Amino acid sequence: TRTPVNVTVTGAAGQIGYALLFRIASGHLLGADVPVKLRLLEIPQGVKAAEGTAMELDDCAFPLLKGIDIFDDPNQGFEGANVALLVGARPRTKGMERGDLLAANGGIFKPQGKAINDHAADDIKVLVVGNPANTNALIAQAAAPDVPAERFTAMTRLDHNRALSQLAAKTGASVEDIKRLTIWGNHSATQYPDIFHAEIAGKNAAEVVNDEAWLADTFIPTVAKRGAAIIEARGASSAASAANAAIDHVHTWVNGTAAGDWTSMGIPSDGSYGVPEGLISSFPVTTKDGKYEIVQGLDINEFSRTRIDASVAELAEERDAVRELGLL
Ligand code: NAX
Repeated sequence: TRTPVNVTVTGAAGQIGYALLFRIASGHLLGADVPVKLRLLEIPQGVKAAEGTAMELDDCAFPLLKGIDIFDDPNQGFEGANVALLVGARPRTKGMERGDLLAANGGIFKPQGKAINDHAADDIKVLVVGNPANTNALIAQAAAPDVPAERFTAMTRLDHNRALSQLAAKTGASVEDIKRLTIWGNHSATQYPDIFHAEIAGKNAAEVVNDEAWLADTFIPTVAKRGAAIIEARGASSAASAANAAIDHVHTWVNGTAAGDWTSMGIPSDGSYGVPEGLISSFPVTTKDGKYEIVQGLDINEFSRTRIDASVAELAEERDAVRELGLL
C-alpha cells in the first residue's frame, strides 16, 4: 500500500478551507488511489472551528483519509508536508493601505516560508491562494532558501477557469473544446486573460470571436472583476470555485497537462517573455512528472504586450514594497 501524502492546509477553518478539505480527502487533489493525511493549520481562534470540520471529515468515512491533525504552530503544521496549500491570509479591511496589507501578510507568509524551509518534506510543493497571492508566494519563497524556488506557486487557475467559462459562453463551445488559454501576470484586476493562442475545437479562438471590442471591454474586465461580482451577488467571496481551482492547480502540477494543452500558474519567472526574473507571475505552463515548464516561443502581439507589461509592472511594485518592508 502507498504511503499517505501529507497535505497541509492553512486557513482550514475559513470558507475556502471548508470547500477544499472534503475534496482533498475524497481523492480529487492527487488522485483516486492516493491516500492522504491532512495537517490543518489555523490561528488559535480558528482551531475550534477546524476541529468541527475535522469531525465532519471523520463522518464522511473517506477511505483515502488516513489522519487529520490540527495545529496553531506553523513549525508543526508543515512538518513532513509534501503539499502545502496556503489559504489563510489577512484580508484587506476598510481604510487599510496597500502597505499595511502587505506588511500584515508578510507577518504570516514569512514565518510560514521559514517553517516550510525547516520542516517540510524534500519534495514539498506549495500553492499560495491567500491574497495578494503572487506576492505572498514571493515572501514565503524568499524565506525558504533551502527549497528550490520553483516549488512556490501562486493561484491563477480560478482566473483561468473563469476565462474558459466566459469564452465558452460567448462562442457556444463546450469548455472542454477550449485549449491553450493563458492568464498572464498578477492575480489582481490587472491580470491578462489571453485568447490569441487559444483554440476552440482546433480553430484560433481570437479568430472565432473576431471582436476586439468584446475582448477589451467585456471579456477581460469580466474575468478580472469576477471576484467582486461574486461578492456583490453572494454577499461573500468566491469559496467553492476557489477551492476547485486549488484542486485543479495541484492536480495538474502533479499529474500533468493533456497533450496539446497547457494551463496557467503563478510561478517564479526565469525571465521569459520579458517578465523580470524572480517575480511570481502567471504564465502558460505545461506539466509532466510533477514538474512544470513555461510554454516558449509564443508571439506576443501589441494588444497582449501592453497588458502583460502593466500587470508585471504591478508585480514589480509589490515586490519593491515588500522589499522595503524587509520581507525579502
Ligand atoms: P476566510 O476569512 O473565510 O478564512 C481565512 C482563514 O484563515 C480563517 O479561518 C483564519 O483564521 C485563517 N488564518 C488567518 N491567518 C492565518 C495564519 N497565520 N495561519 C493559519 N490560518 C490563518 O477567507 P477565505 O474566503 O477562505 O479566503 C482565503 C484567502 O483566499 C483570502 O486571502 C482570499 O483573498 C483568497 N482568495 C484567493 C483567490 C485566488 O484566486 N488566488 C480567490 C478566492 C479568494 O478570494
